[in-house]
Amino acid sequence: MRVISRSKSTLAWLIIITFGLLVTAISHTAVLDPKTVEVAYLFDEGKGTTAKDISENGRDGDISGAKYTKGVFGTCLDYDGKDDNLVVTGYAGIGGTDPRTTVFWVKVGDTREHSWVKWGPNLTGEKYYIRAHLRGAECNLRVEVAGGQNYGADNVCDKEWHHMAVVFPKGSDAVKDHDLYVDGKLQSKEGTDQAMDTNDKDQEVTMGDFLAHHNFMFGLFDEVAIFNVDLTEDQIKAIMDNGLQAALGVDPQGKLATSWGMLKKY
Ligand SMILES: [Ca+2]
Ligand SMILES: [Ca+2]
Repeated sequence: MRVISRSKSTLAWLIIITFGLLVTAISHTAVLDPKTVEVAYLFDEGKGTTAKDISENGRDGDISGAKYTKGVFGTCLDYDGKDDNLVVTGYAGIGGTDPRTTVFWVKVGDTREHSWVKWGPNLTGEKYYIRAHLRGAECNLRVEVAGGQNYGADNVCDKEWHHMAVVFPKGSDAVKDHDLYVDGKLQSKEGTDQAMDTNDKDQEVTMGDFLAHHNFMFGLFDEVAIFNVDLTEDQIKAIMDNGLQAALGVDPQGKLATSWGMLKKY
């Protein structure tokens, strides 16, 4: 009898320890406040033309042309570089000099001036445009407003997956105040500075369509999100390493998070 009682006691302790580890994992996994997410797409639907927004705002995206394929996490969108696009219906982005962070993964189809995420009309200071900056046979992550730009130095057009983060810190007022991260690494800054007053009224956010003489996005696109805060380097790395779903602690239905799959990734 004593043996049985001891094994019961051991089992009880195992349950307590396992539960404790699970709670620790969950609380450690959710590193971001869901209320700071303006829109976020995992592109894990695998079919159809609607990108489900996992934020609390219900800003589903309207996909035109892009097809699903294997992504960094689950599936992603494959853009043909000719006319494929996504419109965040009814959402015109973040305005003025408000802080913001845009994150996404890309694996490009070639070296060109890929258009990744943009909003605002093409007017001085009002446009907000995240795209590829051409540098010979390479290209770099770039953010621009009409009249100014800021771009990094790491080549992102090598047909490998890269994680991008474009951070406009709180209290900033010009395009070169942005901090750009490629694969979690802070980029050097090049370009001409320009005061910002981003227009958040006149143009919906698009992901793929180009402006002026640039090009449609060509290649793979996964895990995009826009935040209304300036994320830290640690938060950006957590998103990159664990995926948006785990970093936000929500599942695609918006229910309380955390499957074993997400914990394993962590
Ligand atoms: Ca995905
Ligand atoms: Ca097409």
